[in-house]
Amino acid sequence: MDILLGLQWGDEGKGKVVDVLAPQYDVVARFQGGPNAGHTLEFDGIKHVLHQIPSGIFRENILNIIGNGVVLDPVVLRKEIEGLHKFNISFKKNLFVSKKATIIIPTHKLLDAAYEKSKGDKKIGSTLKGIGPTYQDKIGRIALRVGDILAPDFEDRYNALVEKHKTILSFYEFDLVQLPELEKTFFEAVEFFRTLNLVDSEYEVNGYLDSGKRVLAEGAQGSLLDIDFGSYPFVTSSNTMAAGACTGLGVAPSKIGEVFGIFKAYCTRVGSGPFPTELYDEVGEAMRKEGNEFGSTTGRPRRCGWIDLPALKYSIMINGVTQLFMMKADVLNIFEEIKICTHYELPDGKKVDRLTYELNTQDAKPIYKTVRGWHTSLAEASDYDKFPIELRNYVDLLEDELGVPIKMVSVGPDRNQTILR
Ligand code: 2SA
Ligand code: MG
Repeated sequence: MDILLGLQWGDEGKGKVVDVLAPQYDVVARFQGGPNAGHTLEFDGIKHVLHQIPSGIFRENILNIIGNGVVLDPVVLRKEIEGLHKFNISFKKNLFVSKKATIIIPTHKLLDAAYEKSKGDKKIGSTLKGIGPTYQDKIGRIALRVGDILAPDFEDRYNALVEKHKTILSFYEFDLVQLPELEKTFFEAVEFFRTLNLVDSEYEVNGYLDSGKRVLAEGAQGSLLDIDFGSYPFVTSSNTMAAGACTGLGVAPSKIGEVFGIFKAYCTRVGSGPFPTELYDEVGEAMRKEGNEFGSTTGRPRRCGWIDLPALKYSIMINGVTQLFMMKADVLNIFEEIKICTHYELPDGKKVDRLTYELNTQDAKPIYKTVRGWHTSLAEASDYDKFPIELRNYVDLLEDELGVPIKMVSVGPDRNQTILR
């Protein structure tokens, strides 16, 4: 099994890469996260955003699996499936959901909102999709799982969990007026959910691997949002790193082959938390505009900044990345000069390049190396030899620093603007 994941704070362009690599695979599987993800695919001039369904869904011969590590919102899933109607996708044939995945219920979303509100200006900037509270219940061993919807006492178990949630919500003096309407939609979606393929996906995935089929595990969010290694507490509630693919699908570490690390030629972050290379000026504004950097799930403007090598090296280390893919190089077309953060300077003047525990709470000032930009359109850059020399230098410099080959450079949103090296 190969793993594809984001090395920054999400939105690196994972959906696009899965779409490009998909023909080499028989199965694409999601292993963590849920409707907080927004994976954008663009082909034939149309743009699609997937939230919970794996990005292999547009290819007829690929099986798509939602693994046990995912937290799944039946309402969002139903909407997503209905939204794909015009593509004539056979969900009966091409989509499988783990019975051991955890279900997001309406009160999880209300709890997400209540927790965020109570944090005031220390809020995480969650997507409010109920991710944190659902994983909390999973770890707390009281959650509902996908397989539970088939049990005759599902509604009783649902009600028991809601009662617990209501106690917490009343502590936060949270208004429950929306709940009856949300529950109505939820139960309609559960009804629909029962008609899908609900399976023990660990047997499916291992069975495919044993019979020589190729499986791609598709990560969501990014390594710097990992619950253990991200900028805690400003993280998501799952293991977004390569190891998460093993627990989130039930695949042994010995079965992992390539680990594809996706990164943007610059950085973005949506939500709160440290971001050393963040640009607060017109340069950051230009990046946001040029890169259309707005959350694909929430529409929130993304914070933008220069590429951060200490952060990338850290992600490469914890994931064991074997190949790098650089995305959105064309967004940097507009700059005469490009900056690359090589180290951070701490308030005591110390120069560091490690993402230590302390770094999270310290004001780390980026130290930059400045290089010349290519400052030209990449519309004609149809193969690597046609890349402007400054772009080739940029790729070489990053590759040297990161110590892993950059195998693909993306120069535009379409499937065919992905240049292999
Ligand atoms: P949550 O909702 O509990 O997972 O939020 C916790 C933090 O994780 C961040 N997060 C994300 N960051 C980037 N992209 C994500 N997906 C969407 C997208 C986000 C959107 O593709 O654009 O549309 O806003 C994603 N999902 C979670 C989140 O911002 C919090 O910092
Ligand atoms: Mg995204």
